[in-house]
Amino acid sequence: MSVNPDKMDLPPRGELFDFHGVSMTHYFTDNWENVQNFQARPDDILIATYPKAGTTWVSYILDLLYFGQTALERQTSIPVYERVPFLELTPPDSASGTDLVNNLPTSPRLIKTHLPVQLVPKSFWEQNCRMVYVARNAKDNMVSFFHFDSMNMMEPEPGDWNNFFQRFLDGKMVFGSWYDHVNGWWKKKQTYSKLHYMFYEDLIEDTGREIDKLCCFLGLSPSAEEKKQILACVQFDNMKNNNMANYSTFPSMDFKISPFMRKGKVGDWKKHFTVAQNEEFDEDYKKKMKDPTLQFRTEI
Ligand code: PPS
Repeated sequence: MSVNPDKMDLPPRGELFDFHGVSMTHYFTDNWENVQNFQARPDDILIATYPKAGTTWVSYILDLLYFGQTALERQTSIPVYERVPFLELTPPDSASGTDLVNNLPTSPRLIKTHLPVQLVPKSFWEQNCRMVYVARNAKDNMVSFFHFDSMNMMEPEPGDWNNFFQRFLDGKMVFGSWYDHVNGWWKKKQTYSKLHYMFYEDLIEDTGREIDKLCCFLGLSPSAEEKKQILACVQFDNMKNNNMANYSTFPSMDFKISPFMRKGKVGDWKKHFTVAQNEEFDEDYKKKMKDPTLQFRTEI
């Protein structure tokens, strides 16, 4: 995506509509034919998440694991959203996600998606690609999404917090219901062995341990020194201050409203949920989250 430092030409906000049973905006469906026909390569790595679950964090970790030692210029001059393109995004006046991926010079190619599992282009499955799914507890995910929709002009109007809270429970968000998303990918893990399912809360608790698990899944063995460097680079404050990781060059975001790297915490929902909302949420959650094997932590 081209850089627009003045951010003068803000795109119109996307409107939600039903797309194969999932709420979407045109920014993620305009290029659908190319998305669905996208030709994956066997060594492509798909990083899949519900929006605001830790995509950028894990993208940056993978980018450093693969290219941190060899491609130094990449680290200082190419923003993470270009190194790890967003497959289904069609931003106004700049290259589509599929074009960006097709022009990636790297091997493997690291590819970001927010698609629910049933909408992932079939060649990823046919090529037996590795996939990393990151999930975040619904309460913090909702809060992060609310602030993101406020500051990103491509997103639908968030409305006030009470309204947003209700829409989240109803699954009327871009990329659909959180509940369907995390469950759909979790179920897939039972039959597709090349899927590593990880949790934002675990990453917060022990980033090094989670990087070790990722390396095991990917067949990588970084040196102790390399791992130490990566751990330092991906700390929240370092990413927040790194213009190549913090989205400050992304045209549609207004950091005066909220920064992309906002809090980076588990439990921030407590500052947003009222007692009544928390009760309503917990009641509704029990009805929707029936699989006892999928457990989230809302505090650590
Ligand atoms: S997006 O727009 O869907 O790609 O957003 P995504 O990257 O998935 O999620 C953004 C949230 O992840 C937080 N984040 C981090 N937390 C802790 N440590 C690190 N290094 C880190 N990097 C990103 C980011 O701050 C957003 O969460 P909130 O709660 O809004 O702060």
